[in-house]
Amino acid sequence: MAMAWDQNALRADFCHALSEMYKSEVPLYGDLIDVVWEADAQAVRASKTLGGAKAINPDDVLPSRHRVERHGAIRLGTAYELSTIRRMFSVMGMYPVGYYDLSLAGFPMHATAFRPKTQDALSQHPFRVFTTVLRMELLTEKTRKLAQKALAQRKIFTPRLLELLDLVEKNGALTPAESAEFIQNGLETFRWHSKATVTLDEYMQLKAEHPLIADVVSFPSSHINHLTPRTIDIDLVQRLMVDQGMPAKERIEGPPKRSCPILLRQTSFKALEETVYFRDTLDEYVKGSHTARFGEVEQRGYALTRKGRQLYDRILDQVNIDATKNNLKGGDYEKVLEGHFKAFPDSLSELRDQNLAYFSYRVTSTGEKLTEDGAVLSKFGSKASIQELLDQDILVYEPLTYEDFLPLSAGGIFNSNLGSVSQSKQLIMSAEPDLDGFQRCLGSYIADEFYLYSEMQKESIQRCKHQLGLEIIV
Ligand code: OOG
Ligand code: NI
Repeated sequence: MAMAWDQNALRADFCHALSEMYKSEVPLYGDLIDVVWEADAQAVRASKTLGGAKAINPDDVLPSRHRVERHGAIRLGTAYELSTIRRMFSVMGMYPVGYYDLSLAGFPMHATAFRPKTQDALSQHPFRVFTTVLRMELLTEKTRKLAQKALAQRKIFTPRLLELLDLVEKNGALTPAESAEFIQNGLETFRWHSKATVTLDEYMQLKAEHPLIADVVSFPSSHINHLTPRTIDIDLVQRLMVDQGMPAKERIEGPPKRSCPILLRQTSFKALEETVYFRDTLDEYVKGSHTARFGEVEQRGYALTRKGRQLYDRILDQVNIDATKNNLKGGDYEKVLEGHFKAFPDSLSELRDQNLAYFSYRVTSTGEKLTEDGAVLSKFGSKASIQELLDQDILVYEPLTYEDFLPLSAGGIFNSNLGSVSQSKQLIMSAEPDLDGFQRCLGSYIADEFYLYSEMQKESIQRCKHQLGLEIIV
């Protein structure tokens, strides 16, 4: 008999090992984790003094997934790297979801997020990794040649990892010993290396075209560039970061603070300047520096439907137009953001009635009792509407968490970590998205995030239907 094969446990162990490695590489990350724990504890305590419905039940708001929840980000150079990463993440039950066109923000790259897809896997361990890949066709010819040469020479996967990928694809599972090797070897792909694979001159040329090109191309691994914990109070984390003298970014990206949090709010501390050794023409090492790795924290809100997302994007566009026109900064920007977001309904019932967010439905204890007594059938026959069932306290709903990313927020975070802008930015910004090209490099399709959320919502209604013994819920 094969050993029980638990991809959820493997994903959790991998994420934990990665977190430990990153903590030793970037000690500020460890400090940020402490700040998040402190902020979450304070938020829970503060809510208790408010009492009543405002009191946060730590078991509701901080289910075990919160404490271990992380997202990472990596940047790849080639189709081979991307398709191999896909194989590696799939071992841990992480699959490509969502396509992100970063040319909109002036970056010659596009991305997907590898993450668990089912509610069950997400609740066990929601590790996700935002994965970008360079778009060679958006580079100037000279830089493309240099990038291709450097990337052709590097090997970001250990030989043993590649063997293990073949093995798991053949056998459908890894033994516990192989799983341990998988973690150990997998970490090597994400480890930081301070010795560059290019010369200082080459690095400068890559960087002049776009700093991210230099970050992708110059190193022997695809170092993880941040690993982000989740908090329940990002405003508090931001304040604590500033109080503790961490190099915090000026403002929180994404929607303003609301009573119904939507999508994603993120803030970060700025990238560290790190010592890097470059080869010179005599093959000796010369000292230089590179900024890439930073710390980030996120607060997750509700998943929006396409309609909700369109409204969100429209509002944010307005905010950006106003902010650029009036050169708004700091508190003024915040006011305009809040003002425009008044147009986005901020109660659960409006979000549901107007089909702006996704929800999961479940049967209440009243509903269970009425079903046992046969009262559901006698009241409704075989068919009931969701609205009737909600009105009669037979069903309740709660919002689904947004499990994905926001490219424009990512753009803000990228930009605050970059400094100078590229010469070829115009070329990049006029590019079209290239989902097909991405999928070809990936060697598989990307799942549509809206489809996944709507399936989760549908499945929850199906479960209720069975539990209530109804044939149809409309
Ligand atoms: C990716 C940034 C995207 C986020 O949280 O939106 C991201 C990168 O910097 O490579 O992680
Ligand atoms: Ni991030």
